[in-house]
Amino acid sequence: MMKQINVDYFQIDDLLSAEHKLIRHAVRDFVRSEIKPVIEDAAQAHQAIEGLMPKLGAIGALGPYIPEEYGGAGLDQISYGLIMQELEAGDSAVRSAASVQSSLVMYPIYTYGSEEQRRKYLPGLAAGELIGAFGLTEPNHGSDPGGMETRLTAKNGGFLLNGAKMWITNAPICNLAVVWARDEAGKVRGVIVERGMDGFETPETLHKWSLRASKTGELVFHDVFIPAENVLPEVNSMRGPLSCLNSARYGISWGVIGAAIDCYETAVQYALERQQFDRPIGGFQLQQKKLAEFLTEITKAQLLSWRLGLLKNEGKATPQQISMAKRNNVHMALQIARESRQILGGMGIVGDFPIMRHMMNLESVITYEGTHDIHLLITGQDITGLNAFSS
Ligand code: TGC
Ligand code: FAD
Repeated sequence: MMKQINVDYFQIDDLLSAEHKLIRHAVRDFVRSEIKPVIEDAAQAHQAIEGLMPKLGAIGALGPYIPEEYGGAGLDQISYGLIMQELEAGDSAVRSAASVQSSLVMYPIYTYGSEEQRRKYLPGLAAGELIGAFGLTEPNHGSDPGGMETRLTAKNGGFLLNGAKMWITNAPICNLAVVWARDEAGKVRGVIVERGMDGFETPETLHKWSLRASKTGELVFHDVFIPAENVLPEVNSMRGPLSCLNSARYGISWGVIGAAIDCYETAVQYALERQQFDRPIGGFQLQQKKLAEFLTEITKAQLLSWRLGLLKNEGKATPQQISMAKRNNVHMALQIARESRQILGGMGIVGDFPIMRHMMNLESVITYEGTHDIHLLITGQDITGLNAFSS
């Protein structure tokens, strides 16, 4: 008989409401029926899953915490986290699609946009009829987005936008992008750039070994005219884009637990079935050490994200706490993916199992939304009060 694998070692389920469990169940079912059967072929072919965004919209995974009057689901932060966890158990590309749309596109439009902008864009984004992208990173400015070179110059009641953004999730397929640029006064402004605007191009970044089921690209602007009504009125500093990152990084802290659990469950199952030296390899101490450490680390990560979710619900989570959770949990998931791959031996490198795909995906997740080292420096600064980013 197949052994039941328990990933709720500290009965964290008891801390969830009936609604949380229902949401998790629904998204888990969606991933089982809509993602798992197609994800391996999509990733191998370097193709996004066809029709993904409307399907994510239909299950309420786009803008889960945006109020219902704008098309969101009006849920709390624990629900958002659980949705991210289940999606990333399918693939980080699917979680990426949902987190960019929710936290990096809908969140700034909801938080910093005018009422007209909210009504114009949010319902379509929530339904997945519109696909959004978030342009902060530039060719010369990744970890230091404050150095951005993309510029807005006033023109005829609006602005001309010039510059380029790089490494942008969903750029090649987006209908609109929330883009961050400095105006002539040196202030950071957020603007909504729509596909079809003259001078706006979105070339795809090819040959990725990671997040192969996600489209990545550039956003290039040559004298793109941005009408005043496309400027987010309520933001004029780096706090704007960085606050969006807080929301996305929080979601990632949960998401990667899903990827880790998928690797862990696969590894346990394999270790119990695979026989070497006339015994299941799960009976060897070295393999048990790996499995025991996986479960310990998953449990610690679950508690960290759950507590962070409560703090976020209360509006008390600090950016530094979010950095710690993102950094710890992504590293945890990547380590579990790498070690699980070893437990599977040669079988760990083929697409019959999800592990190598998760591992390659997590190599991006540990870099985007702030690198592993940058988050460490954020914690270091919080401890000492000293900024080690720059001289
Ligand atoms: P610094 O001088 O420290 O800060 C500038 C101003 O911003 C404030 N601030 C924040 N506000 C809200 N939330 C945060 N997390 C904040 N961090 C800083 C800060 O208080 C200050 O405000 P004020 O009013 O005093 O001016 O800025 P710095 O230039 O020294 O840089 C700080 C640093 C390195 C922490 C920051 O820039 C950073 O986080 N760098 C990493 C860049 C990053 O994460 N990029 C992500 C791009 S988006 C992405 O990767 C999407 S992937 C999506 C997917 O597919 O899932
Ligand atoms: P760099 O900033 O050049 O860093 C290189 C190395 O130097 C890193 O190890 C870093 O930790 C280290 N380093 C940098 N500064 C310091 C320092 N002060 N002290 C010590 N070490 C330092 N961006 C968006 O805006 N929108 C998106 O949708 C988006 N999607 C992405 C999707 C993918 C698949 C990837 C890979 C990236 C995406 N990004 C996106 C960009 C991502 O946020 C950046 O790659 C990330 O912030 C790091 O920037 P960089 O790649 O320029 O690396």
